[in-house]
Amino acid sequence: MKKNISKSGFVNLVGIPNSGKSTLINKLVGKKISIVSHKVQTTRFCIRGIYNFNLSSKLKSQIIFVDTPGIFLPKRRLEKAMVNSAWSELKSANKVVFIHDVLKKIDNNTKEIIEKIFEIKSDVILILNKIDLLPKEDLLKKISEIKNLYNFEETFLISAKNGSGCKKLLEYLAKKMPPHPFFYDENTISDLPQSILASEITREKLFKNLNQELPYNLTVETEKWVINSDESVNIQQTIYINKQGYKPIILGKQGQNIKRIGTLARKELEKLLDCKIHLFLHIKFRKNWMDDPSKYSSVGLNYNA
Ligand SMILES: Nc1nc2c(ncn2[C@@H]2O[C@H](COP(=O)(O)OP(=O)(O)OP(=O)(O)O)[C@@H](O)[C@H]2O)c(=O)[nH]1
Ligand SMILES: [Mg+2]
Repeated sequence: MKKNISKSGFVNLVGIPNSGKSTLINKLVGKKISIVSHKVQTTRFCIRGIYNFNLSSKLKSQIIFVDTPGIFLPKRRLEKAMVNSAWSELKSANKVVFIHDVLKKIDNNTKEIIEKIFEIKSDVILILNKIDLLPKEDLLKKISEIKNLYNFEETFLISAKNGSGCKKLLEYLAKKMPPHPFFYDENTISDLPQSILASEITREKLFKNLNQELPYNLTVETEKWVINSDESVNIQQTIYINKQGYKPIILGKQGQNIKRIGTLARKELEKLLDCKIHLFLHIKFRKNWMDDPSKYSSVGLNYNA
């Protein structure tokens, strides 16, 4: 009897900030594993999401998608580590997908990034994302503009928001994966520990509810995770800030802001983890949290990037 065979490989999603990489990985794996916001530089480290595809009754393919931080010109240590992590895994990826927001111009910055990716990989796939926002006519113009510039292996028109085009993309990638035993158990959706996912969910709510520079100057850590006898979970998290002045802004009038943020995070976590959560948020001033190596290594970032 012929043995069942399998394919498995890594597909890195790269692009400039805000192009929709995290929205797409969530849609592709069918669960929220990576946080999303309308602000740039939301994702800070690589997150793997796993999708299993039955190509036939005998042939299964496992795609490991890697969501990466958006690529931009980094200045601070954390930014350098973020951008470095996006680039560092490209070489070893089986496929690289460049995600472009169709509403955005293909400017010099974007061209530079695309060219750099082609220097690392010759077979790059293009995704034109957010097609739900562009009339068909403009979309056709956009496709020919970018196709005239670069020789992508394949182009996919996608709306990560409503899922259009995703099935085709999954099928294409599943076929392209190399023969290999599955890297992950079939029930695994993400490599992210629950404690980090919980920190990320709170960070997302802070990102969405705070303005200007504040979201970029805070980080969230899950300090305690206790399962109670009724199976509910107590989660204690610390929001680290690097300016004392941020504290009253996060708290808001009579603590209303942090209460709202905490409620949003708790509700989402209850949905994701399918249990009752008691979430406790504390704010700590740590002027140099961005210079603390442990804040990098815990999420796989290179402190010296
Ligand atoms: N209309 C529409 N909006 C989208 C689509 N994909 C993403 N968005 C929105 O675009 C914004 C950015 O999405 P993200 O998924 O956070 O983008 P990202 O590329 O991961 O951003 P960084 O992590 O900052 O690099 C969010 O407001 C999303 O809701 C889409 O297909 N259609
Ligand atoms: Mg992201």
